[in-house]
Amino acid sequence: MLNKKMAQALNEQINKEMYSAYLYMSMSACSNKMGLKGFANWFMVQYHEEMFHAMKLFEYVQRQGEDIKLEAIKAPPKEFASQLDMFTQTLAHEQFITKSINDLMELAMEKKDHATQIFLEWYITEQVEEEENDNDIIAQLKLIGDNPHALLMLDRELAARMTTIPTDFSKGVEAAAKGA
Ligand code: OFO
Repeated sequence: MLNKKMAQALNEQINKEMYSAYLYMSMSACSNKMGLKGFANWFMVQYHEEMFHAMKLFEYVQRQGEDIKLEAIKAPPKEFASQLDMFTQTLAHEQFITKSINDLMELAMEKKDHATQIFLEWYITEQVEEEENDNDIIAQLKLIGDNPHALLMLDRELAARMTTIPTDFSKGVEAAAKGA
């Protein structure tokens, strides 16, 4: 059972994660158009990660017997100046998501909702990793500067990123995560 305010906040977080997926999908398309297929791949893997984040919330709210309330997803930017611009925007967005997850945790603590606190711990750990990844790539892009050869080398490196989370949620997120 979830407190109504908690259920509403978790539903809103589903929308934020869906927007994250949409944002990275847009960055993937933009990278592809620039001829940077490795960056396009990295952002498409990130898209899958965000869908997983959204679906975990979706399933949790349902398992707690609350209604799913899906709202419109706002349009992401369509144009980006450079790869550095994309990753700077990615980091800023992830910092916003981290704050949002922290706010959810504070609400769960205030409501003495232990189950939701345990559920949210996974997201708190995940956000540290997400911000770290973005910071690492930003540092590399700053070193690369205007060197196209170095940019293509990084592009080749990012092409190797693979999706490691489930992408088929038809039998539920928990079942998919166990490989069922
Ligand atoms: Fe990128 O972690 Fe979810 O939003």
